[in-house]
Formats: sequence, structure tokens, C-alpha cells
Amino acid sequence: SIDAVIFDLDGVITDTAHYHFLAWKQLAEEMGIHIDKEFNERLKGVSRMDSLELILQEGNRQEDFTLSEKEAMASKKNEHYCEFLKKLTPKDILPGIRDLISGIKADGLSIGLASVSMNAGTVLKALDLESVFDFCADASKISKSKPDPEIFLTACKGLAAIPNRSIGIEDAEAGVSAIKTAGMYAVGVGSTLKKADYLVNATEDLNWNEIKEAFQNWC
Ligand code: B16
Ligand code: MG
Repeated sequence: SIDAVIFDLDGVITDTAHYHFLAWKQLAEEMGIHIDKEFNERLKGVSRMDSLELILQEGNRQEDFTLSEKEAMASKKNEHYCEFLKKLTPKDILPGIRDLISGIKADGLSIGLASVSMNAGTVLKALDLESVFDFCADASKISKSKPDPEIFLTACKGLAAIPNRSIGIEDAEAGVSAIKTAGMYAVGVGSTLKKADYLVNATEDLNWNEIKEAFQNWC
């Protein structure tokens, strides 16, 4: 049987992944570094400072800045990002997510969040989804970002759920790896996530009854 379902936030519940991209792009361009959507795939689920390192590497600039300069750059990115977040409303919940949550709740299962974002609380509030989650594992509760399994294991623990009886839903390669290393069942959103146990193209294709059935076959 299933203990819990644990959601990634950015890219699964809402498309803040796009806002992260725009904010990083703005910062990168100020430094003459070009990043595109394909490169952005590598930033999904990766912490703010680790994302900055990847961008600097991309532009061969990783040796050019001190730690405090990097911290200033990361805060600047976050300011750009928070500007975008002001526009976020419950209408920005991705298609299929509300029905999925209702199905899980109707079965009496726990729902958790596994987001390494320090803005996760602000995002959930803007979407009016705070009351949906029985436990939120966020940046304040972990020390390693995805693909480390820590965030998903922290969420399982907070929900008193056994990992191999729990489902994780992710849109990022690093996130799917984190779910699998945690020993959970991985639902991937996005056709490139080949390591997922169950794959859909987009959130609107997430069907709770089908996921449950696939999970039973995996057990
Ligand atoms: P912040 P998730 C992650 O959230 C994002 O996917 C990633 O792009 C971002 O850099 C990271 O959060 C940190 O976010 O700068 O807001 O602390 O996918 O784990 O929900
Ligand atoms: Mg994500």
C-alpha cells in the first residue's frame, strides 16, 4: 500500500521553473554569459549557489569572483525572481494538479513537499496551497540539494512514511535521481526523464488511478 505522495514544487505544482530561468538569464547576460532553455534543465532542483556555479562554469568565469561577490550575485538573482513571484496567483497552479491532489486526499494519504527553494513558503502562499501539505521539506531543513536524496528522505520522515511505500513527483533529472536514491517510486513529468518509473509528458496527464495501478505493479 501507499503511505504518501511527495511533490516537487517548481515545474510540477507551478511553472516557477520558467521564472527561475528568466531571473538567471537576466543575471547571466549582465556578465556576458549566454544561457538557453536547454542549459536551464541542468539548474532545475539545484540550489541557488550551486546554480550560480554552473552558470559561471558555462561562461568560464568561475575563478573571477570572491565568495561575497557570488553571494551578492545570488541575491540579485533572487530579487529578480521575487519580482516575478509577485505575479503568482492560484490560477498558476499547473493543469491536472488540483485533481491529482483531490484523488490522493480522497484515499486518505499524506501529501508532502520536497522543494530546495528558499522561496517555497512564499510560492505555496501565493497559490493558496499551504493547507494541502501535511509536511514541507524545504531549504531550511536540509543541507544537500537534489540529486542527493536528503530532501525526499526528510519529507518521508516528516510524514512518518516508508520510502519504498511512497511516491515522488518530479520534473527534473536531479529530482528523479533523488527520488530513486531515496528508494521511492518516481513519477516523472517531462518526456526526457528516462530514469522515472512512470512517465508523463505534462502535468495534465497525471492521473491518480493510473499512477496507483502502476505503483502496485512496481511493488
Ligand atoms: P531558491 P525545487 C528548486 O526548487 C528549483 O528547481 C531550482 O531551479 C532553484 O535554484 C532552487 O529551487 C533554489 O531556489 O533560489 O528559490 O532558493 O525544484 O526543488 O522545488
Ligand atoms: Mg522542479
